[in-house]
Amino acid sequence: MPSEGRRGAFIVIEGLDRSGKSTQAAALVSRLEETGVSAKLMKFPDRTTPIGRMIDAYLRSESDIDDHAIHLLFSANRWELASNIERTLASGTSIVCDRYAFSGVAFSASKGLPFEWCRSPDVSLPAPDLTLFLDISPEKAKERGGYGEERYEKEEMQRRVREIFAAIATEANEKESWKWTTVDAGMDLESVSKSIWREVESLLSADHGPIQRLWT
Ligand code: NYM
Ligand code: MG
Repeated sequence: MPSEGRRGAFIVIEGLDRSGKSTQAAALVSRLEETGVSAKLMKFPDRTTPIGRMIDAYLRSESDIDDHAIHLLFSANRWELASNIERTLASGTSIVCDRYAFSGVAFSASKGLPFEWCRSPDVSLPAPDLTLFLDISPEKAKERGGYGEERYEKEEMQRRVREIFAAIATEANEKESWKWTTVDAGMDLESVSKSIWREVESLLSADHGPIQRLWT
């Protein structure tokens, strides 16, 4: 426990596939720890749980699952870890999370499911204190290694996903109290890290109140 019993910060990194989220999330955790801030890396989907294994098989096209059903599994995968997130933050450890409910909405809505329907199963999950959206063009993302291995990693789908992320960003900044920041992820790794660190430093210097609930 930190001396003043201050809770940890909940930082989410979002973006298209190959936008550099995983690299940046890991780098951010290291940087936080070097600075003396206890931090933990999480990622969604968390493929290690029984629900996560079903999601993994679906993404690798080893199984076919109805669009609604897979959406609910992605959400259930967050709910099964929600109390873990709350406990971790309460203990004073910050969380850097590689994807969260915004990916859930963006990817499922891009398949044609209604936006509001997509949001509903995630309503009242712990809300991030800061969401960093790593913005990259689908063309540039495609050039990066490994693209195209999994379901959804198609330029056309990524284009729609990016549009929905943009709509979520607008709404988050207009109506919601948690902070959403867009970072240009087309820059080199170092420059992206620097932009992220600037945002995180200002978050850490502020006092975060109680954990908010998503979309309530
Ligand atoms: N994805 C991820 C969803 O469709 N819904 C969700 O709720 C989440 C968290 O899973 N293409 C998609 C986005 C990705 C895919 O994620 C696998 P990753 O970060 O590549 O392991
Ligand atoms: Mg991926």
